[in-house]
Amino acid sequence: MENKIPVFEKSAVDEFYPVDRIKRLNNQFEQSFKSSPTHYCRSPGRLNIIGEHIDYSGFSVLPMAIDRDCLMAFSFQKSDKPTIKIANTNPKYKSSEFGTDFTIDLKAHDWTTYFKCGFKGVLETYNVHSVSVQVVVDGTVPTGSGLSSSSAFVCCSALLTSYIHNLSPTKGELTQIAIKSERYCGVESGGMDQSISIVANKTPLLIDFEPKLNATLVDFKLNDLVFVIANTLVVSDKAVTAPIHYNLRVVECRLIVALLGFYLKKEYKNLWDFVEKEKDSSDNVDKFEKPLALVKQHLSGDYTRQDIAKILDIDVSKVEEEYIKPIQIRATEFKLLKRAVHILTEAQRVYKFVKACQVGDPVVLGNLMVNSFFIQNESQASCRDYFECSCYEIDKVCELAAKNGSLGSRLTGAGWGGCTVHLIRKDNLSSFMDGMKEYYSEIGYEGDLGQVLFSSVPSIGAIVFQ
Ligand code: NG1
Ligand code: MG
Repeated sequence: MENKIPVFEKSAVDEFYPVDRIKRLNNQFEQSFKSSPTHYCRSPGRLNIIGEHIDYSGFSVLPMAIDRDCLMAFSFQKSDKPTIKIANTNPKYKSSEFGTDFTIDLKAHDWTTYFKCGFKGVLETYNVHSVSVQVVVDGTVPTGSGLSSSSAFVCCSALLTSYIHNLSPTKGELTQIAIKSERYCGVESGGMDQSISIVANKTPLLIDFEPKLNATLVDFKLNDLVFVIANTLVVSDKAVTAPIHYNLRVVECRLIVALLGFYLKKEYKNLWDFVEKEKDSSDNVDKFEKPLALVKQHLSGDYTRQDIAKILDIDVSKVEEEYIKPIQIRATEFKLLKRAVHILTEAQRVYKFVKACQVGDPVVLGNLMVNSFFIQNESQASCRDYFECSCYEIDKVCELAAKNGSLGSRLTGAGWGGCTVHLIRKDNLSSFMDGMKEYYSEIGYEGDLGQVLFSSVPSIGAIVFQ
């Protein structure tokens, strides 16, 4: 992750940018600012192949970038009183203008918040305040769908901000900034989405967060296989549901670490650290077995704040203070055993999946298909039953997919709605797509099917072009 974000001449990236999209941006730019943009930058959404809700516990994940992205056209100039003028090609999102000394008010959350988060992250890291920018945004990642439209936006904004201030962070540095930036949006997210959006290069990547951020190419034999994304069209807006879904899970993870530390009389930084300290094997798959047994031995079902206070022998207010605040959550019970079992088995499944991809013999494809079937479906079952981040529609789509020949189906991203991912044999693709129409006709969807059911190949990551 040491290298820099590539800056291209536009002609070199034409293959990624249908002329009509550039035209749309230029027209909007002309209309909003009575001039033409000088630069463009983009950062993609992502599909998480496997490894759900484990990035914020420090475990490695296996995502790939998709070709849907956040694309920005911009121009900039030095200024004593710098301002941001921002517009969107989608008329739903109103134009706005503000100084670069803005504050982020989450109670007044609107689409520009994501831009502000990326901007603020760079400004704070480098302490620069000297450039005005005019920008038009065009996003093609469906929002609230688990394909990380928010990270594509925040990463793109952080990239733009570092570019206009003539900073050139490495990909690793920009990723760290984007991870921090996205938390200004009020979600205690992990780092998967920003990492893949910035560093992707046409392959799935195994992303490690511990002991440091790292990306490894996974030699995925995709030749005869393709990933299909099916959007359930159940919108899961984290900005609204974080206190009962995403952020609650982050708090549950902290409580698991605290209780395990208490029972085993050790300090653990996170669950990754717990596994590293308690494992009795160096094999990436086997090393989870002993920690998993410890979890089952020490944790039980549901805990209230009072239960936790009693175990740790501290006041309830201290539990609140130490492990919950400043994250906003709404919950009376914490299902720590189930959550911990999901996280450790899911982290283990990532390595099982990588191994299945890498079996170096002539039956590699056969192995991958057979193994991925179990691994991906196990992942879905664990998300549904242990992490409780699936929903009725996701389960339904995955069942329908299995009937239509999917080799493995699961939710992708945070869940509670949004998209599902299916591994499909290319020679079965068209009949699979046909079979999946049943879901969309059942829910009465009359829009363009290509927007909700589509195959995707791994895309490139963030770039600037001019
Ligand atoms: P989505 O589905 O894009 O909201 C979220 C987190 C990830 C990861 C996944 C679950 C953000 C920006 N991203 O993704 O870090 O935890 O859920 O695996 O919140
Ligand atoms: Mg998101």
